Amino acid sequence: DNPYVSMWQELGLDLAAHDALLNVLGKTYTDFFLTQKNRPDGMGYFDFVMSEVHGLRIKELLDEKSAGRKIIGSYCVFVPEEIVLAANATLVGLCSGADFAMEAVERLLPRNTCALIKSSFGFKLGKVCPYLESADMVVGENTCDGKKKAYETLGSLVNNLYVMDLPQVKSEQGRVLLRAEYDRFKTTLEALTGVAVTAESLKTTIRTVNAKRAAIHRLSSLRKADPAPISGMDALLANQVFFYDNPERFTTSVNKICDELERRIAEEKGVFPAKTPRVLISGCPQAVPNWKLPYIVETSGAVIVGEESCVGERGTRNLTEETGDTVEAMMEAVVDRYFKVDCAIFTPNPERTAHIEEMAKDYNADGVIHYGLQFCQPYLMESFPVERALEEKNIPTLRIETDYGMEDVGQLKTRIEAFIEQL
Ligand code: BJ8
Repeated sequence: DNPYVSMWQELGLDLAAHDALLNVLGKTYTDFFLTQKNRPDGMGYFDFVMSEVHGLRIKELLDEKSAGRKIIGSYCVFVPEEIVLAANATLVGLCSGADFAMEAVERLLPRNTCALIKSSFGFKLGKVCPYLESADMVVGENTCDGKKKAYETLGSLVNNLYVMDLPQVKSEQGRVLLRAEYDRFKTTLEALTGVAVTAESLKTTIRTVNAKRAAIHRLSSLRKADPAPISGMDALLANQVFFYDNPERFTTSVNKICDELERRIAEEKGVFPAKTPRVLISGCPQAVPNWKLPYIVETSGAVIVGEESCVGERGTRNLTEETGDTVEAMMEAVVDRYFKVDCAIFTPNPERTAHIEEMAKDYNADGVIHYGLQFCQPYLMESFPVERALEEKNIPTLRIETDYGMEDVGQLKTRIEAFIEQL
């Protein structure tokens, strides 16, 4: 009796496995999100989006496809949405936030691969992701060694995998490489969609994506208040939905929540009492439905006030300059914007440490939890100098290394509670 079953069937999903996934997702969402107290009413929008994440949103994407648009899947914030939209395509983030079909995955990837990469394979091998199956092109990127080598294998599993090369150093040559790769990407998209990127279309889409980021900035800045008007769980959810919702609708909905949060702040109404210890999370991306760490933190006596993460401020903080009038000038502006993303795959990467310090200060965080996925060399390596730099500034820091499994929840909770107690 589910109206979407035939749609999922046509996409080639494994219906039984997909049902199991939706059941777990629905249960986790209910347990983690709907049990929170004093949630803003505006979160009803996100509850709806999550309940329709494999339903209505997929139907919308398929309708776009029938109207001639293309769907592009991505695993990284270096894939420029402005260019995708300007070429008459829609960008969706492929979440990779849960373990799936692990036995099949470990026949293709070493066991000591990070959970995010394994998950991206698991969703494909388990045939449970309607976004992946709807995509006309999937973009991989040469970021960490794990991803770049894994794409060599993923290329034989998904149809039309495109791999974008990325610089590893923030040098003049690095910027030249990024510009060349964005040009090549634009040309590839134009060939796929049959629509040329024009000055007019790019100008519009730069504004569209900036508006989405500006709405998230507004939400972030309201989290500076004490008591916090929104939980870290709910703010993370908004940052996650950023990757697959319709951009205009997302912007409107987040701004509406912000109106409500402003009223709450005026009334000093919070999700937790005033003076609740405030924590900043920094590190690897937390993709849907990876809500493990924030759930533990916020049920252990603290509130999360920011995410230094690609699903968070690292991904959204910079806007693209809107002053250009030619495609050339706007492509330069797009490159300038993305070249600032301080992912740990860059060496050296001092901007990231500076940004963590700045965020801790801006959001009045009492401490930072560095979230590293097991086997993620870039972020785990950086977690040591980050910890040293923060401790030098008297910002208590806890380094966490974990995966998507639930086996370590008890142990993590003990460590996190002890950390929060000393804040
Ligand atoms: S810009 S953070 S989204 S690459 S967790 S797969 S790094 S081993 S995700 Fe990322 Fe783009 Fe950078 Fe952001 Fe590798 Fe680490 Fe796994 Fe990771």
